[in-house]
This record gives sequence, structure tokens and C-alpha cells, in this order.
Amino acid sequence: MAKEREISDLSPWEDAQKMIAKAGREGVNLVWDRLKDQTPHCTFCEQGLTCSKCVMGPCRINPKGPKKMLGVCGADADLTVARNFGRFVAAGAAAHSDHGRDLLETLAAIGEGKTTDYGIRDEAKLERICKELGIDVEGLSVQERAKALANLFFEDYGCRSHNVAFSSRAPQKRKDLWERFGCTPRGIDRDCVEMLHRTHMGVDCDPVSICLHAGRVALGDGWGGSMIATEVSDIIFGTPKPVKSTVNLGVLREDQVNILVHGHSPIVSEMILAATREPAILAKAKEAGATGINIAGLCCTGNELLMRQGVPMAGNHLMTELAIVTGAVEMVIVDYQCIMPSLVNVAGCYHTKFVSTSDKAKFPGGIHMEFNYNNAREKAREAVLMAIEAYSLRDPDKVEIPSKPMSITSGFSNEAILGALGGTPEPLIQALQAGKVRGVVGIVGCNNPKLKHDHVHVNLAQELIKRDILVLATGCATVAMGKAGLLEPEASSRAGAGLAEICQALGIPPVLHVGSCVDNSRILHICAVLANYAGLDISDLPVAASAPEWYSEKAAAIGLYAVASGIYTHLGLPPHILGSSMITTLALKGLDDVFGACFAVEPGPLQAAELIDERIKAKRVALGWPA
Ligand code: CUV
Ligand code: SF4
Repeated sequence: MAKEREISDLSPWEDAQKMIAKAGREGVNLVWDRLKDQTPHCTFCEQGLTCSKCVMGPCRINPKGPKKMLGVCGADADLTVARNFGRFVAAGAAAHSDHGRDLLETLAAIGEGKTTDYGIRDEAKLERICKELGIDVEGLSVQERAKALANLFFEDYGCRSHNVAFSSRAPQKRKDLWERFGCTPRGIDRDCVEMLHRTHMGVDCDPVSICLHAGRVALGDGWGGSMIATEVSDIIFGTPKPVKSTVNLGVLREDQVNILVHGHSPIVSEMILAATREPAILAKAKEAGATGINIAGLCCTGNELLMRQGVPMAGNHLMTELAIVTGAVEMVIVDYQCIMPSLVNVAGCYHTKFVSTSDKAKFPGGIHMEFNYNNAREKAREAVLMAIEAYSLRDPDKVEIPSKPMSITSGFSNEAILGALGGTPEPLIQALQAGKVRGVVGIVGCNNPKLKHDHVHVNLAQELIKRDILVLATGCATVAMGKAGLLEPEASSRAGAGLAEICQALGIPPVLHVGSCVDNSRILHICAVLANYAGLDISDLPVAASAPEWYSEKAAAIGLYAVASGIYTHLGLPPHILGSSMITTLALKGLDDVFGACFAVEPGPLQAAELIDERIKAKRVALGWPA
């Protein structure tokens, strides 16, 4: 392992530290080893100043000159940075939205009677959303409603001149502003494709125009693809309710067949979970000498199962390799996104089977089992049986399960939050107005090996709740919060007096787990509900967002749709834009004049808390509320 950075500098957690040490002893190559090999990074790339969009290049732009100030085509630094950033955001939006499409295709298959493996678990939500979007449900069966809703959402993806359906949830002022700046999301696919088109050589040569279109692409993710993914997942798999569970590598069981689900879509992980509960399959596990089958989650599909089924979380992004290093994992079964290709090699160092399930995401060296809505139940059984077989291959000398699991509470969908408030946002508005809860901040997103694992997540959250700011967590941030004990109602003792009082009255933690990355759309939605209820725009509310340890293109899309929706957004690391002072100034200042919100970049958790608090104070003062 990297000598320059002590293990305790890489991660604060016992489970991570023990597994990093074990990997070192067993010669397993980890993400931190590869980061070391890649450091220092190319400074042109780091600043967004490289372009390989055509074969007159590749070009490296040096804005300081005297040579190389322009690419072969004549593109300068600002344009190069903008084109790169535009594509970066489009890739992230495409990932979320294509995940949403898979849920939608499943909903359509249910509606058309083409699947018996999946059904509708929340009929009331199906009816509510149909009505919200203007579908006349009178006389329609559940199946017909599913079909009608699926057709409506398919329209959101295609090329059309209407706006994405859920943008209707945004306050009128926000929609007017989007219209004014040409940012109203139209077709989800269309806007992504248009970004590819605009950033081809010789199309959109105005950096600001590309950035505004990036805003539109991102809004199509937040209010389109991601929101569809969230709402359709709830309809098919059930809307989350508060549920108890556990987190960290201690959730693995020495005496059981351990299967880790990794990726993003609940379509696969829900079926695996269902298969492990079948008596015939359990009997097989017992025959193999195990006391049962243990499913645990990694990353966002883990969040999906945790929110709806209370399935324990083994870890977040930087824990995915380390989970396998326990030597206790029979199978990692993945769908797509954030699955490091290295996992195949790490699995190969143990008896672990690595199984991919989507034609969109194949992993050479792994086992590919294509899941679709016709065969999912059958494939899930097959996969679980394969994991049971692998149990007998486990080498007890290589097994080390570190740490005792931490307990957590999850399942705070907006329905659950509003339910706890008595069905209306009024009590939350009152608490905000009185300053008992001074603001609400979503802490979201990934881990990044450049930063100490979970350090910014946890310290930022602790600092915010101390200042009576309620925190909503999604994605990999969730695991950090859980390990720090912040997802339990008892953590209200670590909050300021006002927030503690509200949490104790409602029996909720000061950090609420609201889901996976696509579920950041739940945060957009509740902001819209609050703003609409109070007759305000989202940018008037004392709310903010933070992706303290982000790494992915998806996180950039999330950050941008948050800003374009009027939510001030902190990032722990900058995107690759610093090569253009124009784009950097736009991100950190200029966007405020467009969207009433902008980005802030700050790696220090306490400094970040200060910046966010300043913003919240300013919003409160503007509303005439006590700061
Ligand atoms: Ni979608 S996007 S590392 S799993 S949060 Fe986790 Fe969350 Fe980032 Fe990926
Ligand atoms: Fe170079 Fe322009 Fe081609 Fe990019 S598009 S590689 S800057 S010539």
C-alpha cells in the first residue's frame, strides 16, 4: 500500500483500515495504489484544456501562451473547457436517465402483461401520479394505468416540443426563469444528443451558450430521468417507509452465504433478494453448510434495497474493493455505474464470483447473466444457487470480517416525511420560519480517493446539524453518515437545540436517509413542495446542497440541476474547468444572476459549513426570518 499516505490518512473507519492492511498483505491492488501511480495528473487534463474531439488534434490549449493558445480548429481555452464540461454533464444525465428508462420499460411490460416477474406494489402511488400528470384513471385497471403512465413518460424521453412532465412540479417563477434562459428541459434524450451535437467541432462556439444548454440537460436529468427512476421504482417496488437496518463490513456473516448487490437499478437487486427468500433455495444453502443467505448492498442499488427493504449496507464507493478483501463474499452481482473494473481482479484473488447482468455493462473476466423482465426471477435463482456453490470454496484462513455493524434508520421518502408531519408541509415551514430548523441541506454523492474517505461527509454533516440545519443524505454519503451514527434518532443529541427539539418530537434522526443518487429527485420535489406551499421560488428557501467527495459525471449533472433549480451547491473538489477563468467565474458567481444559485468549491468541511451557513443566513434574512 502507498507508503506516503498512512492507512489512517486514507480512511477513518476500522473496517476500511483493516481491509486496506489485509489487501497489502495479500498483494491486492487497490484504488489508492492506482491513484498513486497516476499522480501527478496531467495538468492540461486537470484544467479541462485537452481536446480530442477530432483528428486534426488532439490538442492541448495553453491559455497563457505564447504558443498553443488555440487548438488546430481555433478553439480557445474557454470553448475547450465548455465543450468538455458540457459532455461531462451530458454523460452523467444520460446515465441516470437511461437507468430511469429501464424502470420505465419494466412498467410498460407490466402494463402490457409481458412480465409476471414484476408487478405494482404501490397502486395508490400509481393512481396519484397518473392523476397529477393528467391521466384520466376512471375505469382503468391497474395494468392499464401502468401502461398509460409508461407511455406518457416515454414521451419525455423522445424528441418532442413539450416539456418533461414532472417539470410541472416546479414553482411557476422557476419555470418562467428556465424559459427565459432557454433551459426548460424538453426531451431527455433530445437534450443529451443535442449536447453531443453542439460540442462537435464547429457547432456551438459560445462557451456560455454551451453552459446554459448543460443546465437544460441537467434539468432533464433531475426533473426527468432521475425523477422518473425514483417515482417508477416506488410504484413497482413500494414507496419507502422508515425502516431499521445496519451498516459497515460487519454486516457480512461468517456463517452465511454472502451476496453483495452493486450498481444502481433495483430491477436486479430486488429479484436477487426475492430469490434468497424462497424456501427451496434456503434449503440448498443449509445443505451447503450455511445457516442462511445474507444479502448486503454496495453503493446505490444498496440504497434502493435499504430504503425499501431494510437490507443492510456493506459500504460505499471506496469500500467496494475492500468488501471483497474480507474473503467472505461468495458473489458480487452488479448492474451498472460506479462498478470499478478492478473488482473483477479483486474477486479473482478470492473465491468470489463476479456476475454482471446488463447488456449495457459487461465485464471481461466476470460471468455474464443477462437479466430482463421475462427471465429475471429465473436468472436470480440461478445466480443465488451459484453463490451457494461458491460457499464451499471459501478459504477460512482468508476470512476476516472487521467491525461490529452500526445501526441506522432509513426509508425517508417524501411521503414518509410529509406523513410524519401530519400530511402537510406546514409544520416544517413553521419550524423554518421560527428558526428551530434554520435550513435544509442535501449531502449527496460519492467518495473520491483524492480525499480522506468519508471525512468531509461526516464532518460537514456534524457541523451543519450543530447549527440547526437538517441534513438529507443520499448516495454514498449515506454510508458515511450511518457509520458515524448520524442516521439514528439518538444523534439528535449532537444537533443544536432547535433541531434536536424537532427531531425528538418526531422521533427522527437529524440526518435523514432519502435514498440513492436518482433519489436526489426526492430533494428537488420536496423543495418544490415547500416553495409552492409558501408561495416562493426554490431559490428563496434556506436550502443548499453539497457533494463533498464527488467523483462521477453523474454527480456533476446532479450539482448542475440543483443550481439550475435554485439550490446553492457546494463541491469538495472542482470539476475540470479551472483552465477557463470565464467558466470558473460563471460557476462560482455568474450563475447566481441566472438561477439565483451558484457553486462553491471547498475541500475543508468546517469552511464548507461556514459557506453554506452564510448562504442560509442570507436567505433567511431576505425572507424576514431570524438569521
Ligand atoms: Ni449513485 S455516483 S459513487 S454509487 S454516489 Fe456513490 Fe451512488 Fe457516486 Fe456512484
Ligand atoms: Fe483540436 Fe479543435 Fe479538433 Fe479539439 S476539435 S481536437 S481543439 S482541432
